[in-house]
Amino acid sequence: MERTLIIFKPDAVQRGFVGELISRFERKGLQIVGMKLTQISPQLAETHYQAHKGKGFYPGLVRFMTSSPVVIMALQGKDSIAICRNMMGATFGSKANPGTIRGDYGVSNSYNLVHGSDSPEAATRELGLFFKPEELIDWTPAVQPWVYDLTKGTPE
Ligand code: IDP
Ligand code: MG
Repeated sequence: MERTLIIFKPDAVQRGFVGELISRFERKGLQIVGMKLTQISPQLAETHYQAHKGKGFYPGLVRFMTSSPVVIMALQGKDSIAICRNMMGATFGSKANPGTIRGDYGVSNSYNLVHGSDSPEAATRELGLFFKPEELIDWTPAVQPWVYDLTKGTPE
């Protein structure tokens, strides 16, 4: 099982999409193992997006991400990183396919509703930035044997 870091960005929270977005991930079968409402500090936003430092959109991105509260989630599941990236859609709302979060809820290239880790290395780094170890909960959903085929011992 893999964990990934998801952020519902300020535009998603301001537009009242938190419940709907949580539902999408829940209904997919992903398990919530951490969740909080918080306002990100400029320092944390800069660290989180350090790979983009120097790009034209970076200062605006940091300003946007710190402008209003966000909801931060840790989601667990087999291949959860790739699954969430697919559910998010392409980076630009204008290009994202219908059926994806960015495709269904946004048109902007910068206000694109959601962040998701893009690799196992990024997920480990980002989960560590936004959650203390004790804020990530190990638990087994009662429905797990109906979400995955567990008959061979490992989830399929
Ligand atoms: P991702 O969120 O799909 O992984 P990245 O390329 O990592 O996309 O960019 C991080 C965030 O920076 C995007 O989600 C978006 O909010 C913002 N961003 C990326 N490229 C642009 C741009 O060309 N103009 C404005 N904002 C951008
Ligand atoms: Mg990215």
